[in-house]
Amino acid sequence: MYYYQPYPMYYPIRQSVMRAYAEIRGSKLAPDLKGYMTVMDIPNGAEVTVEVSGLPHYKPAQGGQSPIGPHGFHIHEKGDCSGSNSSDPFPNTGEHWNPTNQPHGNHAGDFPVLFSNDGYTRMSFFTNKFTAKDVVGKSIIIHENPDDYRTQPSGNSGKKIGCGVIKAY
Ligand SMILES: [Cu+2]
Ligand SMILES: [Zn+2]
Repeated sequence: MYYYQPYPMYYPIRQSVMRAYAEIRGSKLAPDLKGYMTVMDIPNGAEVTVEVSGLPHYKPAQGGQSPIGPHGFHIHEKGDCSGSNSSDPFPNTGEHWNPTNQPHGNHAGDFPVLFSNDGYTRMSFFTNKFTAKDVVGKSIIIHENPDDYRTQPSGNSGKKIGCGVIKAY
C-alpha cells in the first residue's frame, strides 16, 4: 500500500531543489544601489534572477570615456565585498569565476549586462555552466560600464558599483 506523504517527514522532497542567494549593496560610486540575486537549479542547469534598484541612469559615451551602463555583471571568484568606500571599490573579489579556463566572454561567471530603467533592473536567464551549489562562497559584481565580452581578462567594464556574497539558501 502506498500513502502519499505531502510533508517532508520521511522523504525530504523540498530539499531536492538547491538555491543560492546574494544580497547586493552599492559602493560609494552608487550608494543607493541595493537588490538581490538568486540562483535556482532547474533541469540541465540553473535559472539566475536579479533585481536591483538605485543603479546610475544611463549616460552615453563622451570625451573618450565609456558610457555609464548598461552594466557589466559577473560572478567573481572570491566572496569578499570589503572596501566599498575605496576609490577602486571591492578590491578583494578576485578575477571572474572561470572554473573551465575559458577566455573572457565565455567564463562561467560572465553574465548578460544589466540595463538601468531609470535606476531599476530585473532580469532572469538560463545557464548550463553551473548549478547553485557551485557558486556559493563567490561574489556577484555590478560594474559602472558595459562589458565588451572581448577585452581580456574582464571586458573593460570599469569600476565596481555593486557587490554581494553568494550564500546557500
Ligand atoms: Cu566583474
Ligand atoms: Zn569574464
